Amino acid sequence: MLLMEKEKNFFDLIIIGAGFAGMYALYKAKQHNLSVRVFEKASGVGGTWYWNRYPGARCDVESMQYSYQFSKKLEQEWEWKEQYATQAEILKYAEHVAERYNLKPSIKFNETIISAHFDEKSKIWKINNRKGKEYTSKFCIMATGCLSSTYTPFLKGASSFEGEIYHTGNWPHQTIDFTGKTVGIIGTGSSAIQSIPVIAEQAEHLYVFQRTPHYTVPARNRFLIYDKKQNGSKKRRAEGFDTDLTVEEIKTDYDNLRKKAKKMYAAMAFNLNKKSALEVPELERKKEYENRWNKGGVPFIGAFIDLNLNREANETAAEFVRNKIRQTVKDPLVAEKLVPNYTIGCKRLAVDTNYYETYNKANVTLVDIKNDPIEKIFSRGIITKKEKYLFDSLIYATGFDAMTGALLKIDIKGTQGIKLAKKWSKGPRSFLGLAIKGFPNLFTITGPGSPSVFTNMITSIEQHVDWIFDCLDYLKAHNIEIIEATEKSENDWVKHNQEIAKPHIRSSCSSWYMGSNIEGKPEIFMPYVGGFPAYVKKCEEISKSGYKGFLLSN
Ligand code: N01
Repeated sequence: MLLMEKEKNFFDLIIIGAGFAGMYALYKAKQHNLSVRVFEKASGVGGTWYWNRYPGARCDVESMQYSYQFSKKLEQEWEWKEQYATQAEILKYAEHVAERYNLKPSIKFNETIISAHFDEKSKIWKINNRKGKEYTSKFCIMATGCLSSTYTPFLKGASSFEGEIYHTGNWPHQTIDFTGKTVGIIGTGSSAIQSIPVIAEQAEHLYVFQRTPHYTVPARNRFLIYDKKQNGSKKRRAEGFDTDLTVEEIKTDYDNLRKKAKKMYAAMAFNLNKKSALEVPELERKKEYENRWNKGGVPFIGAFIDLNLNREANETAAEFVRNKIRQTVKDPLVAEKLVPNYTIGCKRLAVDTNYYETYNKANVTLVDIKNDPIEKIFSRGIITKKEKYLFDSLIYATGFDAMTGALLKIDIKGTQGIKLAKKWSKGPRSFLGLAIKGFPNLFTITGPGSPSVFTNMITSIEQHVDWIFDCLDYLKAHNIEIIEATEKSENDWVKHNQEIAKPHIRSSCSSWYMGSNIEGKPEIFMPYVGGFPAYVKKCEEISKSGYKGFLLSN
């Protein structure tokens, strides 16, 4: 049983969420000797890695990079097992960090916060839980995550289904074994792409209901620690950056890897080819794609510099993957259903293990619901326009109300009682994805308007948290009580975001980046598409200028 720090109601800082963002913010608050409390609706730390326990869940950023860098000791001590860590391994790491830095006594678990209101008179945030208990604080950090509010579409008859129902983003904690069962899964995004091959290994039959085919490239995941007998090597091969460094080599010069990563668009070190896909002969282009396909992982999209910016260049990579699908999937009709016809990398590129190969199995059926739409769910399965599919278990792999969903679930009110939900009714508005006009002393970590989901999330989280605590230091040193983004800085940032997103490949199709996966959600490009280095430069300019673009008052 955890011993909770002495129960009290007023804090210097309240943090909502105990994922990687909330945990690091708590660590910093403790270093700053602030009185602090974290509220977390789950019964443990880890955020997205606490909830997303579906079969096959793992990270598509290499583990040696998808990890905190604030502590050199932690970096050296922790031993990642696989190139791409499983959900279980990442959760274990989060647990380890919480224990190692004694974070848990400052976290109230199983505590759902439903409102956060700014009281203008007392200049404090009043934060309420589900039972009406109120906590107050001078500052508030929303560490609620970008992909933490699951989305289940409305489908006629859904409540009549009598079998087991799951959502990939809110998976039960006990092991679910589909052996001997028939299963239906709706959705073919990253979560489905990871889980389908694993479920197909167990299930008697798996029906995949696909609306839009997704691009995915093989992960080619491997264990970092090789079995000596297997390959005679004592060396532990690590990530795919340039030269296949060993874990020991990386750890000897971890700073160098981190430095390289921070210079990259996605805050991830990998070999980016600076050539244009259109300037090289076809043979060289194909060789580059082939090498990256064989090596595995998201660096595929770094094959050429212009894949994210030029449609013609993008089409060469898209066509390469389409041909790989046609070569892998034996039934040409099934293969054609799996071939996407839009730009690659527009929807987030998925990384898989045996995804396309799975459609060669006799116990897997792909149902193209674009051509044969779902009419309704009934007690024993799904009825489409043309067919009836019977199954025992139904899985929604239908994604998230991304970036704004978790924030807007909380009734957040700022000055003059303005509601965040109202302010964001036409799409999120913020300055740097960190602060919102009308919501003083409130910070959002990896909020809309920041690079967040386009980057190695842990690096972006650390950058945001460090920026916030530098800001708090500045306020303290200058006896400033209140910080709030100005209307102009917010407007300029939103305008800049939209302008740079327009020519980018990522706004060339419908996706959760635009909010287009949620009915009724305003379609506006949410993450900052200018890349991590440009974004950090802007943040640093602001802090060095004494927080230009913010109103500072007493
Ligand atoms: O969700 P998604 P996700 N009827 O939104 C379909 C991160 N992540 O959970 O494309 C039928 O991508 C929808 O179809 P369509 C990663 O950032 C990371 O898979 O809208 N289908 C789509 O196929 C990722 O991008 C990792 O036509 C419906 C699917 O559901 C993000 O999480 C692993 C439907 C939703 O796909 C979200 O991924 C997993 C309807 N009414 C996730 N509504 C790694 O690190 C939706 N769909 C590897």
